[in-house]
Amino acid sequence: MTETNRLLFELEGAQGQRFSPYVWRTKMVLAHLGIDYQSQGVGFTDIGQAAGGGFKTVPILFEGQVCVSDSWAIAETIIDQTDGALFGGPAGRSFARYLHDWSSLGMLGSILRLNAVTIWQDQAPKDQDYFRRSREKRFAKPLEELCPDPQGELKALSRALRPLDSALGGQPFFGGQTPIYADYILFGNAQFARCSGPHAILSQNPGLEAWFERCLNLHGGLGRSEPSYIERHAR
Ligand SMILES: N[C@@H](CCC(=O)N[C@@H](CS)C(=O)NCC(=O)O)C(=O)O
Repeated sequence: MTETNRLLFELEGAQGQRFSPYVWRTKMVLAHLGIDYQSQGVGFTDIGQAAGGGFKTVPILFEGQVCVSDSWAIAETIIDQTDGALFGGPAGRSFARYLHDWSSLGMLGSILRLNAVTIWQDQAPKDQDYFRRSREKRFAKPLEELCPDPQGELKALSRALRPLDSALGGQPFFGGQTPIYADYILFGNAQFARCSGPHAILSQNPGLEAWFERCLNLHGGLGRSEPSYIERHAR
């Protein structure tokens, strides 16, 4: 593998859907920095054998002989190989780390509850079994009972997102006129919602909704090139 021949392992659904929030963060960083890579889609049950084995989650990025897993470690590795500006300085890096942890605990759990059934439906049969078993064990409930009140879940999520909505209502990106890594963390989460289910999670947060449209247009419309759940089901 040459230096320019990086390989990114990313989650894919039965029809090749790319919906992982963490992988989207990595893809936006690679696109932002103009770094070429090849992509290898894997189902949930292929992750353990991917990249020589030993990994439990994607993204996994092979760079030459070095293999890095975990979106945060990947971001640090590739951004710090440049001048580091994509973090937006030390404060931007701390804010990004806060968003990374905050969203794993809150926002992503909410999207997973809302879209658990549609995510399950979108997997290949072998991955459906794994996804159902692992998530039902984690939540101690059938997937179908994870979100008894979708409207209530959406309301609570939009309330939790209000501080981010007001921050982004006043400027194009967290980084000002251009995105920083914090934008790509939040983008990955919103893209996960867009690609994995029918709910318009940002409809009560106009600042975030406009910001997400801007992000979808970045890098030649990279994010928009992935069909949304609604687009896929309108065909
Ligand atoms: N902290 C990790 C989390 C990555 C993660 O949870 N990825 C999910 C896909 S969105 C995964 O690979 N899950 C595998 C599984 O559930 O078995 C990161 O930031 O990369």
